[in-house]
Amino acid sequence: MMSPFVVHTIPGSPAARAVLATLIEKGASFRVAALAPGAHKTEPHLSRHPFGRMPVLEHDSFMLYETQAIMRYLDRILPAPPLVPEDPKEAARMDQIMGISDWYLFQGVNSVIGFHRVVGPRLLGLAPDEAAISQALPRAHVVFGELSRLLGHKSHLASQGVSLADLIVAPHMDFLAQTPEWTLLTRGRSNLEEWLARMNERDCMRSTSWEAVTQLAKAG
Ligand SMILES: N[C@@H](CCC(=O)N[C@@H](CS)C(=O)NCC(=O)O)C(=O)O
Repeated sequence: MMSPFVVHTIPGSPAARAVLATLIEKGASFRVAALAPGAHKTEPHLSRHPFGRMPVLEHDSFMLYETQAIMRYLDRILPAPPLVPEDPKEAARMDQIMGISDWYLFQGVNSVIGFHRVVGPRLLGLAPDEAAISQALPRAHVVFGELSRLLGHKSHLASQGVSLADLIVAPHMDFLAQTPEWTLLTRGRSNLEEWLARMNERDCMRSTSWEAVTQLAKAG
């Protein structure tokens, strides 16, 4: 039997949630090693992740950071069920959407709107920076427009089944769904709302909410 995976993160991180969701889709056993807020910028975490970010996956003595690399590693070593489409064009869409998630949805959209609306008030006691949120909206509209277009009438982002693209995007979208900007961003893009509702029905999302991961971390 494969030894359990360990995910180092502060509970609440959408990137870590993508990794946890992948582990759940694969039916793998894992443990959440919780970092205290701020601990990701100090040792011992900097030895795991020199850029001071999360998540980090620990598998036996193998340590890996970068969410996409972790998800692809899990898909390779835990082949069932497959989370990468077989069709090369669908696989390319999956890769493209994972890139969109990292470069445009996270950076400059969730890192601003999600931070100022959710993380700042909840973890750091900060008031939202309304100017920063307004400035992020044009980019957010481009991202939502593209994700809605690429989803189209399909059930999932890259193909008709769940793939790593859905698992990396859904945690960011579920964060943004808690903000007042969500209504604005999904107007005329109801396929994205329906897709998120479908994703949120899956165990991989239900068992990895901020509260659920906090409980998992306490359980060790
Ligand atoms: N490229 C990294 C980004 C990871 C990342 O930025 N994670 C966020 C949490 S979702 C983080 O560590 N934020 C803390 C910080 O930037 O100080 C990955 O894909 O794993």
